[in-house]
Amino acid sequence: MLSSFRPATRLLARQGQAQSVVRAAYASTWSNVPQGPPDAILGITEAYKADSFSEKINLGVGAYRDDKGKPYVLPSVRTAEEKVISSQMDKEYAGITGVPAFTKAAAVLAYGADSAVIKEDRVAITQSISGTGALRIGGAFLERFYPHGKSIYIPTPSWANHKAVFSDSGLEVKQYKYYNKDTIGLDFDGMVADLKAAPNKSIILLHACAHNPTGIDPTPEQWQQISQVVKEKEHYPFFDMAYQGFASGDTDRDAYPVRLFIEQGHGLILSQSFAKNMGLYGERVGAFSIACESTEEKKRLDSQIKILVRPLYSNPPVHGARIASTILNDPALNKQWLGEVKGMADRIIEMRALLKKNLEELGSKQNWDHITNQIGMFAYTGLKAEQMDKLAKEHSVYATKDGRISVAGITSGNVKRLAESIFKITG
Ligand code: PLA
Repeated sequence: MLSSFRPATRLLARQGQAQSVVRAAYASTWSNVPQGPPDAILGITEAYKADSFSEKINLGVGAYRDDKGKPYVLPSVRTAEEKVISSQMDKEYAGITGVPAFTKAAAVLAYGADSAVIKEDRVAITQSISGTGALRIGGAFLERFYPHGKSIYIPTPSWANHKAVFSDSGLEVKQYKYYNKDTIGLDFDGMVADLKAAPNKSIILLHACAHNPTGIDPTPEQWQQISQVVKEKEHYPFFDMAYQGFASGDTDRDAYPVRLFIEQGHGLILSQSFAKNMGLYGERVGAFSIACESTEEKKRLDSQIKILVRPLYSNPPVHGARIASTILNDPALNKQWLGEVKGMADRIIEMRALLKKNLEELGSKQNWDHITNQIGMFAYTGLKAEQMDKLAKEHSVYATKDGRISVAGITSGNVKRLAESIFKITG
């Protein structure tokens, strides 16, 4: 009650009001910007870095580590980079769509040299800022040109950034069923039912291989059925292929769904990343492409992709694309690289088995078969958010809240401590 204030108090109150008036007059332009939450995946690395425990383990972001837990630069990448440097190329701008020798080879890697779309020259393609950049170009292209609505369906769950990429592109993000938490497997019937229930000509995002975060991919037979449903419903497929080679160790095998869809006559959009399969994470090497019906259509789409990219970032960086191009276009280096991809995939498969074995040896009563049944960079453990919190706080084991762990961060040196930590919180 202001009237009962003693004079001194009243004076103070008045001064306070005056100060807030001054502050309001000089209020920052950005005072309306709220503090945002840390990124669901990249924020984990920040928390990990802030922990001083020497045996801390980072299983957050999907970045491959060698068995000593160190970032791994592929020997084929080192050799290619030396070649690029010794050839003393200039640093001129690339064209808007990037390094042509790279995009040409990237298309062959994805679609296959014998693919009709390659032979008939009907792939519209541009180099992109890794996989995320390709998805973002895809979002922008669809928002501008897709004639049958502005919605995109992504699986539940999906990579944490998909929703933001597509909604920032102006698309409405919807979801289809994918994961069955009871079986810790694919909810194939749910997925097919949702694809059937979606309006005709919907855009459907599909993970080509090594589904993130679940590590669960449809079988080839299931892909055939998915292709059939997508065709019946005249849906438009958008493949995100961020892990070609990382799932099975074989780049051709991992591209199966993309190639199947092409064979079955689908038009499609494809996002490719070379972050994981070439370990070029920070070089940001990727490609965005559209499999077109004809060369004439490809030319029109290429022209519009350029018009989209130019005001976004003008043209992409050249160094990483030159490295990737050297590897893809030099038969001996290409062969060496494929061996190294297989080496990474095999180490991950080995770590899955070792984690499961350690958990069983500790006497865990839970069934951990899903760890070895899943594929790719991640294991979707089934652990709950509170358990993931405990893992971080009590055991210095960092991973995303959804229970996803990056198997690529497990080593023969830390697997025992990891298993013990998981055992302690799950029994
Ligand atoms: N698509 C999927 C399915 C991904 O998992 C990732 C990366 C990307 C696209 C984009 O990768 P890029 O832009 O680096 O090529 N996902 C990581 C990293 C590995 C991240 O979140 O940025 C992950 O930890 O999920």
